[in-house]
Parts: sequence; C-alpha cells; structure tokens
Amino acid sequence: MPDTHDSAAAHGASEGDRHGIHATLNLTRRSFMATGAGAAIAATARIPPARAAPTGIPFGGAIQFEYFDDRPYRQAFLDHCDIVMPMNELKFGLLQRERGQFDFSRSDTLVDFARDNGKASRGHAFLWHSTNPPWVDALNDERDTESVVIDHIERVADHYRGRLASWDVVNEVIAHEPREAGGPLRDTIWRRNLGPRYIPLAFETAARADPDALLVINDYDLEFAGDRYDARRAVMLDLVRQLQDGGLHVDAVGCQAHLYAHFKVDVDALARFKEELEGMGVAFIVTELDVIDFQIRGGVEEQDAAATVVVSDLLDGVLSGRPPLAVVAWGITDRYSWVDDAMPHEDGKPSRPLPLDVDLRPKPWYDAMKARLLAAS
Ligand code: 9MR
Repeated sequence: MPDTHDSAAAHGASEGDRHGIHATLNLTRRSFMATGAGAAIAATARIPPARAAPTGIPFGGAIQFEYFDDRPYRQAFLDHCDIVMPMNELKFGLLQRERGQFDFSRSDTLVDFARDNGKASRGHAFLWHSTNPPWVDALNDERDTESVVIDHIERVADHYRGRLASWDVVNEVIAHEPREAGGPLRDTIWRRNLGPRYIPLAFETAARADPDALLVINDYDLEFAGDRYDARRAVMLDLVRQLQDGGLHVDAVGCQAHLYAHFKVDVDALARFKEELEGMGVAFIVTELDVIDFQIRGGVEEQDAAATVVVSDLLDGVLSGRPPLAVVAWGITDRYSWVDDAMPHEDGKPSRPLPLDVDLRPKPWYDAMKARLLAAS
C-alpha cells in the first residue's frame, strides 16, 4: 500500500518547494532511456478504442482469493462488474515466492472466474516496491536484477497473453513526496539496482511479451488539490513524455483514486492533467477506487454524504474530455477492504469504502456513479 497514505496531509509542501520540481527531476534522458534491452517500440502513440461503448464506461472490481468461497461476495462481482481483476494474486511475491518457481494457481482461479462469466480482467502489477519476496529484496547486482525483471515480466505476461486486457506495468514509482531529496522517483529495490531505467525496461519487456495488452503506469494521489498533488501530476506527465521520447508505448495512466473523504479533489487540475495526457495519445483509467472516511465524524449518513461529494468530484474531472477506459473499485463490499486495517476510525466505527455495504446493499454514491458511467458512453 502507499507507505505514508495516512500522513498525506503532513506532507503539505512549502511554497518554496514548488519551484524545485524540475530541479530535482533526475531522470536525465540518458539515464532513463538506457534500457539496453533490445529494439525500441514504434513511437506512434495509440489511444485505445473505448471498450463496450454501447453500454457505457466499463465498471470493475478487484476480487480477493482469500474470500472467494464467500458465494454472495463472488456473486456481487458478477452482478455489478464488467471487469473482475485479481487484487493481490498477480503481485510479484505471490507469483514467484521462490526464484524461478511460478505459482499461477490463485491468480488463474480469479482470472478464469472472470472470463468464464463473460467478464474482462486486468493485471496488477508487474513491478512494485511492496509485496516482493525476500529474495527480490536481497538482490544487489545490476545485471542480475535486470534479468529478474525481464524473466518475471516475460513469464507472467506470456502466461496471461490474450486473457488480460491491460497491465499495470509499474505501480507507485513516484515518491510519496516527489520534491524531497531523493525524488521524484520512489526508492525501491528496482531503482536502487537499475536506476530509473527500470521503468522503460519494464514497459519494453511488457510490450514485447504481450503486444495486445494495454500498458498502464499506475499511481496514487493524482487527484487532490494541493502542491504535492500538482507535483505528482507533473512528474507523471514527465515520466510518460520520457517513455514516449524513448519510443515506448504508454497506453494509459492509472489513477488509483483512493479517495480521502475529507480531502478536496481538484476537478480542474484533474481535467487538465487528463487533457494533457490525451494530447500525448495516452488514455486514463481509474484503477483502485475506494473511499477513506476515517476523518468523517457522525454516522453512516455523514460518511455516505462525504463519499458522494468526493466520488462525484472525481467523476467530474475524469469524465471531462475522452471517456476513461474504465473505473475499477478496489473491492466490491465493505466486508473486505484494506481501508479499516490501514486507517481505522479512532472510535472503532466501521469505514464505508466500497460500492456495496457489508450486506451488499449499494451505496447512494455507487448508484449515482453507475448512472454517470452508463450515460457517458
Ligand atoms: O488492498 C491490497 C491489500 O489487500 C494488500 O494486503 C496490500 C499489499 O499487497 O495491497 C493492497 O492494495 C494496494 C495496491 O496493490 C496498490 N495501491 C494501494 C492498495 C492499497 O494499499
């Protein structure tokens, strides 16, 4: 999970920092693009065709293997979603716990469930800083790390070729506070051993391994109002530009949209960000929507009212310009979510992060969102 999500407010940057964005952007073209891993992909940007246009913007949910035996839970994905994707089961540490030994059993169960029921699915994620096995965290040699990246992406993409519509190629590569020393990229095992070139290396390998999957760069905190969020949007635009300069395809930017109910979405900045991406031929996808309401006082009514505002603001930004590829929620019901584990209410009141409550009843914000997605085809 984003390591310091809960302290986002504490990271509010000083005015002076704002001017440091580009000064700290150490992605020189040379270091960034030195992938050394074969021919570059054609530079033509492609906006993927909108999917399922006649029935609106596709809605999805992330499903978890550990709750798969809960039949009503499973059924809720079939009742509500066009896309059903594994939440955790395609992460590095779950697929390749031991080096060279791949276990696709859990992820296959979920991807097959989606496909057998006529649903699309998507992959999350080839490279992340979290949920890596101990042997990955112990890597310390550049060439060795490079071969691990290439081998993992090739094996996994190959296994799922034709079965996943898109892949989060890299996840959360931007530093939580990108203007701090060491930014703008997050310090990860991949960056430590390979430098920033691990990002184009991952995109190049993924494009070769599954040429038909849409390739997504996925991150959080891209939607709120404030200097740190402006900085994160700027870094994302720079990353996409540099990947394209190197001849690589980025099909879409994934906006996780873990929405703090007490924060303000910057609708205009989000719309502008999306428009800039569209200008570069890059689409937009909401990948991990949920509502984080631990700061909301009162009861269910207050929680749902705050959620309605923050989700509606997000949609105002996201639905301006071209339709997003999809909106995917990070779960489906409040029965199971990371939110209460990571950011519980002080008084022990349950969070209400997801489209359906614990009894699988739709929230008002979910009904409103579904109507807007349907109308936006
Ligand atoms: O919701 C996921 C939780 O079940 C896992 O334990 C955790 C660690 O793998 O990851 C959570 O999902 C994260 C996602 O992969 C990336 N963005 C933030 C999500 C919430 O932490």
